[in-house]
Amino acid sequence: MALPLEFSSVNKVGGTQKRKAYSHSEAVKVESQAHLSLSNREAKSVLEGTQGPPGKAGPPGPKGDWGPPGERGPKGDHGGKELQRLQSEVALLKELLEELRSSILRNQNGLRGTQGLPGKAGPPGSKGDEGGKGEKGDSGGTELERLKTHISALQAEVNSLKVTAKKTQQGILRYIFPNITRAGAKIYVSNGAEGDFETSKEMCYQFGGQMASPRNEEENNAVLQLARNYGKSVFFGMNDQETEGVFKHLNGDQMEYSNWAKGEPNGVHEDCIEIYLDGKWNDNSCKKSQLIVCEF
Ligand SMILES: [Ca+2]
Ligand SMILES: [Ca+2]
Repeated sequence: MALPLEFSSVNKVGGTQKRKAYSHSEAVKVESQAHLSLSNREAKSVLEGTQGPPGKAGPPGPKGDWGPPGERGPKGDHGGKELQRLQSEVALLKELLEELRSSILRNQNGLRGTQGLPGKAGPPGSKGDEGGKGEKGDSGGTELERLKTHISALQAEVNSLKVTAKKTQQGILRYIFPNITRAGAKIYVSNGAEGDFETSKEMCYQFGGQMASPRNEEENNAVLQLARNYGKSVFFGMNDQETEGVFKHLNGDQMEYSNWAKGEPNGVHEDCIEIYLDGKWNDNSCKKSQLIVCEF
């Protein structure tokens, strides 16, 4: 091994440089120290070995603490169910208003002339375009208050229209049917007009009533009075057109009260009921022309 540079040293004495010569024993000592020093470094290196690859990632640490509470959210939809209930009430009231208005209109039209039968419903129209997205609604509370006020106004309008409708109907009925008899809450009217079963049925419907359909003796007597006034039999609404021998009211109710004359009913081809001037009933052909009596 070559001796390192330190093997000779330089002393500075009074600006002159003097090379100091080592003795042989000193040289050997220095060399063995240097050798020992190198051997230690090499030995250390062998013992430690080269650094290995990084280990695998450890398992995740424990869950952290709860964070601070978030910002306050938007206002909730309190009263959502109440809103729905009120909205459907508004829809019902609007329907009722429409019915009342058309009922009044029907009565007024009755004065002008006989209204024809309603036509068949047309085919449904094509679906309209989808509307744009609506604006965001008010918070529940405000909307509830608004709807309640709306409902009060609608109810007031309905009540007022009911009064108008009743007055209109009664006024028109008296005008059109000067002959009126009463039985309980029902009134029976006639103006002497005559017609077969279908004509009678249609005319009574047009004025918002139906053919006389007595359900007890008092009502039967009220119809009888009108029949006697005109000296003419009257057809009732009840008939057995659907099933022979099973008499039903126009609304489908099974007929319970009856006042058949002896031997009646007896007609397979007699499906309508007429009242004789003694108050008894007979089934007869629906094509027969009778006094028209409507009930309201
Ligand atoms: Ca019959
Ligand atoms: Ca008969």
